Amino acid sequence: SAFVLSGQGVAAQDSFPPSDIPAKFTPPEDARDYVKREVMIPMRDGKKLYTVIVFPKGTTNAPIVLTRTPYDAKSRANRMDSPHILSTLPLADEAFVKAGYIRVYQDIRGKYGSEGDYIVTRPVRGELNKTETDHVTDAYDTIDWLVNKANLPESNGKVGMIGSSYEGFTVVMALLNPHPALKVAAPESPMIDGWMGDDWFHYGAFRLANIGWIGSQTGYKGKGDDPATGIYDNYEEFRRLGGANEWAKNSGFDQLPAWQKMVRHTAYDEFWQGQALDKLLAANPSNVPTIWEQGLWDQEDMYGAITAWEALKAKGKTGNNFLVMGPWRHSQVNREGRELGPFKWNGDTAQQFREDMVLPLFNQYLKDGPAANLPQAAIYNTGENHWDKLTQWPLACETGCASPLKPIYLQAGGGLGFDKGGAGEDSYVSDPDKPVPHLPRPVNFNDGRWGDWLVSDQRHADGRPDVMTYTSPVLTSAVRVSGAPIADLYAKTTGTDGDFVVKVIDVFPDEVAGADPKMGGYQLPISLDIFRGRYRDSFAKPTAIPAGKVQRYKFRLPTVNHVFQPGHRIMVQVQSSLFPLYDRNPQKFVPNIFLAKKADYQKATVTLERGGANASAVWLPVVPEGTALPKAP
Ligand code: PG9
Repeated sequence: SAFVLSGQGVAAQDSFPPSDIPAKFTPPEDARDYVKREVMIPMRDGKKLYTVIVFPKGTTNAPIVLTRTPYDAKSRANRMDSPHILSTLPLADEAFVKAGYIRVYQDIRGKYGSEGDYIVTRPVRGELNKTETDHVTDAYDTIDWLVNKANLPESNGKVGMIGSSYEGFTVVMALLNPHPALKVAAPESPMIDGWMGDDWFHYGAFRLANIGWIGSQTGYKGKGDDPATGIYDNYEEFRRLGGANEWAKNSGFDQLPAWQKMVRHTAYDEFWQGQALDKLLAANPSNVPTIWEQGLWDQEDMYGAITAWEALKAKGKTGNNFLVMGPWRHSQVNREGRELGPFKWNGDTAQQFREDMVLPLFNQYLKDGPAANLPQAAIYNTGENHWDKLTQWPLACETGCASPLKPIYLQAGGGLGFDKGGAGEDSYVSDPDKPVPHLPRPVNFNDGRWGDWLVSDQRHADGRPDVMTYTSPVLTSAVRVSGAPIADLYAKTTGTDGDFVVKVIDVFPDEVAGADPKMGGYQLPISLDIFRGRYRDSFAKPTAIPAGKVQRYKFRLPTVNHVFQPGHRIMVQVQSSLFPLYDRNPQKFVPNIFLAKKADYQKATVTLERGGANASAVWLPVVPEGTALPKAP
């Protein structure tokens, strides 16, 4: 038998151990190549913020890189359990780690390990925040503590801040009254204006895709999940109901103050205007050298970095404010940047940003390194597949640029061209029971398509009776667009409210040789946005649309740096819904769309005007052929 006993008996500690779980178990730390300290940093009001400090063993006289996060500092500083600092810290920190920086992550007030109350993107002290603290003071107090040698003797007393999205918002907040030790900053797709074009609304249309975030982030101090609703297809789920508040009530959101504020502030009122960081920055332009990053296909914060940079430019601050726009989805800059959807870029563009742009700038100001010599703007050229490093940006705009915008007009028979063409109209029925999906159904916000939906093939929408498609002839020479297009529609509707979605699309040649034959005829959106018609005259004070009367809808689209190649065509699509990403417009004017009842939703016939006095167009930032580009040396 296999169970023959040796006859020697069993030692007592093996047959009667007290417990296999000892009172104390501490794996040896000697194997680690780094030090990790967890500290509670006191703020001016006595509340303490949980902070993780990580640096290589033996560090002296090193600069600090700080990120202030609502997303759990402990796990942000722990990519994986490892004795190696490179594996412990996130991929995006590799360049800093190799350069010997001290890396600091901090939980913002009220989240995870930090004390105090949490307010979503807590506004600055004043009308919207009657407490004595905000992210300006919390960043200031944190930096003050970090550069005190008694607290962190390993530092050289210089701090840089970096972070994406919410973490980018906290960087920008610190710039409003920077601590003298804050020497450089990198806000990456920062949340700047939640109503105009970042996370919550785009020109007044509410982003249902973010609704779950409010539950997971404000329902709990620590980690929370989006509420489970039992319906896979979010298109079906939201279509069954009236306004967003019905969904929210079903998920218990009426208990959440952050949701209640959203319902109270649907227009661009003092609540939103008072927190718009581009406006606050313009009033308090900092002298801290700052590199502003924005993805060209950022599906969450598409608006903020570029407008903040523009606000500072208008204040004459281009000397120390640098703009970078890469071919990235939201926060991809902190991951690998080789591709987006079916598009492959020239190497790892995100790593190029981190190593060739951010690190040299940080080294210059935090380590007395050589001048980084960054161009004013580094914008990826998504048509020619390389970086454009420019001494000026944008290259075309409404006024004050080297070139003016050039209108491309909607024409008869689905045409699109630089001639106005004769007057005419095109009508379609927009039915809230059959809204145009932003992706082919079923649409689940967590089905893996959210990150690159902005580059998704628009053929799924082209041809629907409620999507108007206008296409140019095949281009015989390249058309370069570098700046922000402006949608300029003249339209009437049988309803008293309505949304307008405008997409600028690069149509690939009918046949594309290569690994994926489906690229033949691909309709790549290079810029798209939505506009809620009730705000056509005032963002702060919505008004009903007079039924049957032509109105003008003029709104800026996201920035592009693209070349439509010969053999391609330019396309514009216009539609009245983009669902379930954005909530539906009832198409009947109601005081608050969040509170709309199912019965309020009605079909409307929308008519786009063409040619003549009401020539609908998209004003493209065309760089005329032969223009010398302002290339940085
Ligand atoms: N886009 C996310 C967010 C920022 C600010 C407020 C709410 C959401 C983020 O990625 O952090």
